[in-house]
Amino acid sequence: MLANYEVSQAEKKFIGWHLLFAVIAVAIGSLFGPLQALEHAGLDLYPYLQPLFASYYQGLTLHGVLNALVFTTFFITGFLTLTTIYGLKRPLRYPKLNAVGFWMMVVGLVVTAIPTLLDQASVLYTFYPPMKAHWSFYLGLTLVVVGSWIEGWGFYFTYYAWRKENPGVRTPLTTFGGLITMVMWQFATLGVATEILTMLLPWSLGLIEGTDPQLARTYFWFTGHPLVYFWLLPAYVSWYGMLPKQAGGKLFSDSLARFAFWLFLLLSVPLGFHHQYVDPGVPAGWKFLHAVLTYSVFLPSMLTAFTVIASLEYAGRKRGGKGLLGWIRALPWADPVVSAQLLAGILFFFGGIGGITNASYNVNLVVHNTAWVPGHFHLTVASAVTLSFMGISYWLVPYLTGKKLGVSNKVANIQVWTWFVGMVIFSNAMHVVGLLGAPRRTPLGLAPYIPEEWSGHLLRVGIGGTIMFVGMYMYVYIVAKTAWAKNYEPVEIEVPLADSIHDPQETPDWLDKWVPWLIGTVALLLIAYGPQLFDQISNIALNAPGGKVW
Ligand code: HAS
Ligand code: CU
Repeated sequence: MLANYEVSQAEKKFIGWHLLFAVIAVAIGSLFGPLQALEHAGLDLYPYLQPLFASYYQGLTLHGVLNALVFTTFFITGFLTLTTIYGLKRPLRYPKLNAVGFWMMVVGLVVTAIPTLLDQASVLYTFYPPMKAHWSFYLGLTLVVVGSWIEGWGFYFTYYAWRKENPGVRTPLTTFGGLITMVMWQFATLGVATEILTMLLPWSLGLIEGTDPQLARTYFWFTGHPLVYFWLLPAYVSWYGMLPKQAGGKLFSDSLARFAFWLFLLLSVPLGFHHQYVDPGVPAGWKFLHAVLTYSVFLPSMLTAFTVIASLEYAGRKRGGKGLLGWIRALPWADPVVSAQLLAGILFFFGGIGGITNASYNVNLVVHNTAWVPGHFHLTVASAVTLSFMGISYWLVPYLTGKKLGVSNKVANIQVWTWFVGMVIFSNAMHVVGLLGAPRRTPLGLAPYIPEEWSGHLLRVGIGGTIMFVGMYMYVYIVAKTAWAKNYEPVEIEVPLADSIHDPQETPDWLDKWVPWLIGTVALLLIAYGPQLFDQISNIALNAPGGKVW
């Protein structure tokens, strides 16, 4: 059994600040969800919002940046702070360093938000040049990324101090998963850091004339693909390291869990060309290599499905579940913390299948840039990740504040199911209408060419999106009601760290050694990206002047 560790009030407050900014971001970002969904269904509300919001594209930029980039990064750095110190049972080695990182992220958020709110940066969350935002947009994003790096360095120093005091002891699983997430993130963000510092920032400041859009896309997707695993891995930390206990059982295999995390470190980054199958500047052989590597990173998610479901079966049977599937019913579905993560996993099955479909070079040509793609990523980042984060919030906010959840489990469960039902309707409709040829990132409601066969699906997009909006605002309400309650029932909550069936100390030593895995990661990166980066950089052509297309 793992002994408890008292996290100090100051540390809880620090983590709480992360959550506060995360929830504010998602609350604002989600305002645009139903606007887009209803607009697809033929009800365009943007004219009523002027002059506050200029266009569909400004709304879509705010939606993507605040939800996908800001909500996730703040939630993740906060959650990983807890998994680091609670797992290692020691405070941060340099708390001031982490505080610097965090407040740098906050400054970056404000600096990014201002031009975006003023319609000076409606370049969507992928900010492809030659669309040109105000320089402060790029500067702000850089500060957010560098701030997250500094928080990561704070974790490494803490881990190093712990390792010196505890030689030979297996790194606790949740800490281990969190550290790998951060290391992977720091490799991954080298792409976007290079893109912004060598091209977008000097260009938007007028120091250079133009950009090379092809090279910019290569830099962007170097980061953009692993970004999706930066979102996913913290959810996996919870699925492996916490959910088994929350469901009433134990982790089925500590070794498989660690092996999956290592594979994510190794394989998350060198796949970016699967977002560039249609880019003329990347030779087919490199696209093929990245396709093969994409199918390899499918493996650790399959390992995860196997291990997490085996842990859940163990829990369900322990709770008296019988027969082939009786254990599923026996799981504690009444607990919103558990039901959110189970439903997140179920949606992720479909999101994962969609991902495999995208990864196929020839099928990608059918779905690329269609509504199918947002259908895919709402099942992944907005389901596997966001729904898990909602479930995590239902114990984490009471843990940090010492206040009982502001609503009954039943109400929180209604929230969870509302999100799930809205998502099923929305994402299915987006996939289908995408297959029928509907483009993504387009205000379809304004288009004069809507084929008859799209309209029923577009209506479902509107209905599903509106249900999701209700689910999101229920979540924001529950978190706010808990955090700001004046009259509340005090609670003492334990961080739910799962035991594993086998003692982690029996896990092979090579699964707790960093050096070989780091060498492997760098080597694979050099092989999969080195020659192409060299080639594209040697042939750089900074000749796209750029402009404001919105
Ligand atoms: Fe993706 C595009 C391929 C996973 C996010 N993806 C995107 C974009 C986003 C995104 C945001 O190859 C759009 C980017 C843009 O704006 O242009 N994706 C994949 C593949 C996977 C994958 C192969 N994606 C994700 C995850 C994301 C995410 C995770 C966010 C978090 N994706 C692509 C490709 C494109 C793409 C192409 C480019 C498309 C284009 O043309 O533009 C794989 O990693 C998926 C593996 C997952 C599985 C599922 C395993 C199932 C599990 C559930 C267990 C169940 C439980 C519940 C626990 C194989 C682990 C049990 C419950 C009980 C009741 C028992
Ligand atoms: Cu990808």
